[in-house]
Amino acid sequence: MADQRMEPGPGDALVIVDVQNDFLPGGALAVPHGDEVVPVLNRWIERFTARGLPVIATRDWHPPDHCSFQARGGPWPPHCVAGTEGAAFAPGLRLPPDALVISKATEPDREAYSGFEGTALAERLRALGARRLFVGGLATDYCVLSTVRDARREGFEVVLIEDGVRAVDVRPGDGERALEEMRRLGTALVRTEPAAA
Ligand code: VGL
Ligand code: ZN
Repeated sequence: MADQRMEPGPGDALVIVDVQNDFLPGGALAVPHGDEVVPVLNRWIERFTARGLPVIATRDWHPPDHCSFQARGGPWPPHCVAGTEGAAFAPGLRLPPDALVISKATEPDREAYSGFEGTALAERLRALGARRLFVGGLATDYCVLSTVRDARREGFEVVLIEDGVRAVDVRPGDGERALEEMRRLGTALVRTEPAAA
């Protein structure tokens, strides 16, 4: 059974997945209601930084000719091209100055939905002493799911911030099925308490 302690403490790290302009309404690959995760994740950023716990932000960081783009036969419109405004973190996301930023899917011919794939994320997390990851961001059915799968495979406990994720839902129900798979992998789900008045 997963650890049921939901208060962040020593050994915990916050992993924010791909909260980038192109995944927000108006962006090149907009996730419906993607902007709604921003205030929720800001609350968790506050809680983690107040306790001196690490905050990690992953970002999709593609070359202009990435293999996932439709021009190359991939499923997606061009999005999150490295260095562009679309690839920037959502302006309302209050990342701490010392947040660890992990760029992924940076090679033209390799897709990487997971923040662990082709990056040093696992090593960096271990070096920080992290054993349990609180995860939120975009999108539930792609990069969040893949990141959680790899986190479990790497031996981390995972707490998914259920109200801090949104799905693309290319097929209706993809987001729900992703949540189901994450649960089956032993992921705990937590909902965010409203800020104290
Ligand atoms: C993502 C589709 C394509 C994601 C990234 O961050 O979930 N989805 N690239
Ligand atoms: Zn992408």
